[in-house]
Amino acid sequence: MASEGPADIALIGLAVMGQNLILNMADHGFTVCAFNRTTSKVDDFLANEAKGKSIIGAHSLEEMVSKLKKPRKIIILVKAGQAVDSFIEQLIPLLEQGDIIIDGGNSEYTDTQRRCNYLKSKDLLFVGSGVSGGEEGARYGPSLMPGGHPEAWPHIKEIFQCISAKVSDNNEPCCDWVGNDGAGHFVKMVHNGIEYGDMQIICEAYHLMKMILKLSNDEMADIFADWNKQELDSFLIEITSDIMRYKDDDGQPLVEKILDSAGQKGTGKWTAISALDFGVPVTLIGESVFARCLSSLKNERLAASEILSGPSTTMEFDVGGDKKSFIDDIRKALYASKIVSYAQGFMLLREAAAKFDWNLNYGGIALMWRGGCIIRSVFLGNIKKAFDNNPELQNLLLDDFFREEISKCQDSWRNVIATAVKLGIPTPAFSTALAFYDGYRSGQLPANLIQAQRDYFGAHTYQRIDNPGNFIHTNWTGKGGNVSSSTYNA
Ligand code: 2AM
Repeated sequence: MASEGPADIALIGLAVMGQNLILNMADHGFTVCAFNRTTSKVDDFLANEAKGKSIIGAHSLEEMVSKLKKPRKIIILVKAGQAVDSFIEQLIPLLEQGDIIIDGGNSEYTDTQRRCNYLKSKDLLFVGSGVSGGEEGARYGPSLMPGGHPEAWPHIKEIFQCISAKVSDNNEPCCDWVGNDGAGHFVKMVHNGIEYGDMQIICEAYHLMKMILKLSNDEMADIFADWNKQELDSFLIEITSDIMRYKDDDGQPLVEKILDSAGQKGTGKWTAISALDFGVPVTLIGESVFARCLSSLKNERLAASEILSGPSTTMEFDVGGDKKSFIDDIRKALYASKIVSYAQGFMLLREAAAKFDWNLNYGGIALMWRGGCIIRSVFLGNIKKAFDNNPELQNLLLDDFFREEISKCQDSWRNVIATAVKLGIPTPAFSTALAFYDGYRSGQLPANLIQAQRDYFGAHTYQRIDNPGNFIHTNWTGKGGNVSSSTYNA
């Protein structure tokens, strides 16, 4: 068989995402070779969705490889984990130096790092790309976050940027090179964590409007629709408005009939685990993961609701007759919390970049999330601007625009949380965001006492303000010894 075939790229894995990505590439003029472990799916695909398009099929990996232009480009889009490694092993003997394997699945970034090292030793190029936007995104324009061996980028750039989502103002692609080895999948992971956070803060706004203001679902639908025309303009606010308005067969809002026990696939959890690993306070995403965990203890909560008391239920919240201004306060609390969440997400990216020596383009990352994916929003355009203005920006909260925005929201944010606390309505994400904000802007925190306690019971030593270069141990009781243990930093 000819060693140089007609296809620009191959894709392995014909689940919906894979099929849609192939159709998207074909729509943009690329010839794609499709393969799947269960090869009957190749035939079904060719006979149906792919019919009449620049899509060819293969019934073996050998056949697929023989049909590819060089350097060969192969996207693997299968279940994350062992299946990816298995295809990589099968492909290695079939490929030549400089050929490119791209993993577009939801792989953990540490797996991508490992695969990069492994394939480098085989003289092959590897890319781990975050793909976001679900089935619809894959078909008509996903957000793509490729990272790995940078030598691969010039060969895949055109295809990737052609098929990705575009930001309408100037048609910029929501896809750029993220960085070395696991950077693409790391950025995708943080995206997913931020998605958890965005969803949680919207839920808290809904909960406050429902429990405190006793608004109807149609009223809330209107409010979310209104917010969607302002700074919170985003996919998630838009769909929330739709969900609020959606009626079950009996004419009642469907959302109120859904069991309040949230599921999760674990990608938010990975972000929280990384945050702990790197020692970065990504508190809002962490709280969002825990809020889902708490929600899933439905039976326990129901039992506790009969036993544990809170503020008097007869207490009617007095909004001073002005529901409107409290609704506006909630919007501002949501917005300020969202700014903190993204600031924390970018802090995590910065820390990982420093650790792994990734040269991350933060404005570019904001642009990749600006369209195509679940967290797409106008807000991300402002984040891009902040990093364009100052690529070295240490923290989003320090950018002039966001500093001003938070300052404008601050009184409302505090009022909402104080009111919720008084009435016993949980707002874990709003509250943790404010606690972070107040901690971050504090020149003095009580960690001096933590250091004293650690030194008291464990001789862990501390630094004096007037002599920070030395680690000192004090014999606090006069009884213990003077021997100090080694210091460590969390
Ligand atoms: P299948 O159609 O042969 O099951 C989503 O599940 C995609 O991942 C499908 O294309 C599926 O192939 C593929 N997949 C899942 N597990 C796999 C494995 N262990 N080996 C190869 N492909 C796998």
